[in-house]
Amino acid sequence: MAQLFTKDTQAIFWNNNASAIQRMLDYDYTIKRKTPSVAAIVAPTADAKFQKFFWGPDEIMVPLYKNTAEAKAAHPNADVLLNFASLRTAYDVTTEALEIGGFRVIMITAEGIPERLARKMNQAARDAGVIVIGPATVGGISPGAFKIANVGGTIENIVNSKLHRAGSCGLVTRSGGLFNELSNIIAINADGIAEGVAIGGDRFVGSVFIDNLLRMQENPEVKYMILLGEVGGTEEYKVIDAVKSGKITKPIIAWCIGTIAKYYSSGVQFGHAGASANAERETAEAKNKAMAEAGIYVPETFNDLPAKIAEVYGKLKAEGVIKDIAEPEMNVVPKVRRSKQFICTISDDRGEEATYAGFPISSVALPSTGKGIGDVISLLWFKKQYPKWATDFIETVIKTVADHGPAVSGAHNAKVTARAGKSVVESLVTGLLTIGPRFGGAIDGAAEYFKYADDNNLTPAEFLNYMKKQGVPIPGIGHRIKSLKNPDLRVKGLMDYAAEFFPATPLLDYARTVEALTTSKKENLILNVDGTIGILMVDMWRALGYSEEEINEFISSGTLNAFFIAGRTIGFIGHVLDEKRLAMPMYRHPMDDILYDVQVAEKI
Ligand code: Q5B
Repeated sequence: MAQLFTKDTQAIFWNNNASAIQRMLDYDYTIKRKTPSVAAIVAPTADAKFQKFFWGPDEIMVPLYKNTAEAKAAHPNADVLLNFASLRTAYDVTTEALEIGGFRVIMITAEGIPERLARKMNQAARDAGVIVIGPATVGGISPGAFKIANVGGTIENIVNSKLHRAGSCGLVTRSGGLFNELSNIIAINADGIAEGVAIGGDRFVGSVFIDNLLRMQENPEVKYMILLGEVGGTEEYKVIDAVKSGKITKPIIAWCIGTIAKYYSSGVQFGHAGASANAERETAEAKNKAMAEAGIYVPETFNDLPAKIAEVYGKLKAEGVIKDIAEPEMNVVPKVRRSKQFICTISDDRGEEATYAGFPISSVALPSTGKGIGDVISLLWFKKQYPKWATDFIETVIKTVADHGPAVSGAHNAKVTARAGKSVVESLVTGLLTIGPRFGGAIDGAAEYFKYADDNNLTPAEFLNYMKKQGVPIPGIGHRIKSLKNPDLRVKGLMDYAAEFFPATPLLDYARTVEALTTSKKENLILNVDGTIGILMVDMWRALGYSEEEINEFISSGTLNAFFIAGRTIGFIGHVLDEKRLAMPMYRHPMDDILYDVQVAEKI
């Protein structure tokens, strides 16, 4: 790829460096990128699943992952890793990313990675064909397309330095600070830069000057290059060789800083670890001289660099190599932004017609659509349009659990409340509040424990033993009135449906072996309606391609009991309306049905 980054490039940001990420997103918004340049963040210690960032006046959610492998698997198109790990972790993060593969560019910000490790890491990247920017760098930029973290500084500075759109210069520096300085100088004296990289200040960096200049030679947007080297090292000589051999034909302007070093009596190391001359040819003076002799444009002093840039730029413009650039329209990042208190990812009522997970209500509600309540639940609870066999199963569950007569805990409560003169909603909630581990709310528990037993290959006997140790009845097993002799036909209906329409029912198959054992002990210890629903939902989700982690999350968040709650709400309302219709008086429980066992108080 001749261009380092395009407007579609996306990165995975290792370490939740929120201010640097926000700067990238502000840049994206300013240059009107369609997608955020940061696709995901690796935050190993974060519990949250996403972090909110501003996108212009709005906010977006950037997903957080515990490790690079997960982030990369979820965002395969993100081929840039911005490694903002500390110097202790940066090597491991890079090495792991190279093993995972799929990264085209890795930028490493940490300074001072042990040189032995840095060399090993850089070589591994080179062998894998991965461009490493850094270590010890602020990164790089393809103006108008993609900017790494803090390069260019604030949005105001970026626009002033013409870093919001591509110019004609390819810029390579060692120093990040001087990169920003030079961007500004180029903006004043020419038309800005097409691509720029600060290769980093450590002695051993990944991509060196020549790697970047050879790529820029191939990039048609780059019309000339500027190289800002420094005292120490011999990398500039590779550039000289490329110019001499004709590999680089575009004009280069170059300067090595550190010419002052000769005024010191002994070898001086400047700011960067690599900025120290170990031999005469590593001095800034020697390198500047050699570059000038090779035909590179080298100013007399650093102070003359702006004039040299203006001269070369003017020449290329006069020759027609560089054309005028039309200034693009930009978005303006608001000065004052307010973070939103609530997030909604399931429905949207802002347009003409409200939507369920993006589907206009009419597209699921009207009879002509052929959609039912299973579709509505799949959209609003799971944000997906499930296939028909799954939405029909959901609907079958809702219809199956809608009511089970007036005697069950919830219906009884709702009826008593209605007879106390309370409203539909008040009566309904008293019924709903009885749903729990014993009544109707054993679905999550059944899914959790049966899944655990099956995942761990427990035999039915081992499972029963395990549950005994836990000290809880097996959720989903047992019924007050249903038994082997009086089978629950609802359970049979659900199982028949699964046998006909599910691709496979491995968890149900396992649960039935457990049921065979429990019913051999006591005939009412059947797999009950709660258990069957919980277990079949797991089979359904597995068949729909959900990961085990996603399924576990559904279970732990109480999703499964919600099917009973949704269905039984219909029945409870029916019982409440029945009471109202019959104008039943207030209920009082017969005293002869209560065992009174109250101590008689001693006389005072
Ligand atoms: N034993 C449901 O109990 C019930 C055992 C067990 C191992 C078990 C009980 C239970 C788990 C929770 C569950 C959903 C309380 C049920 C529903 C919706 C409904 C309701 C409707 C509708 C029934 C007697 C002996 C004891 C126990 C042992 C009992 N269950 N052992 N695992 N799961 N189940 N709930 O019959 O040696 O004699 O001391 O908690 O799945 O709510 O229609 O009514 O649609 O509305 O009263 O269908 O099974 O039995 O508790 O007196 O126990 O059996 O340890 O052993 P029972 P208990 P032992 S569906």
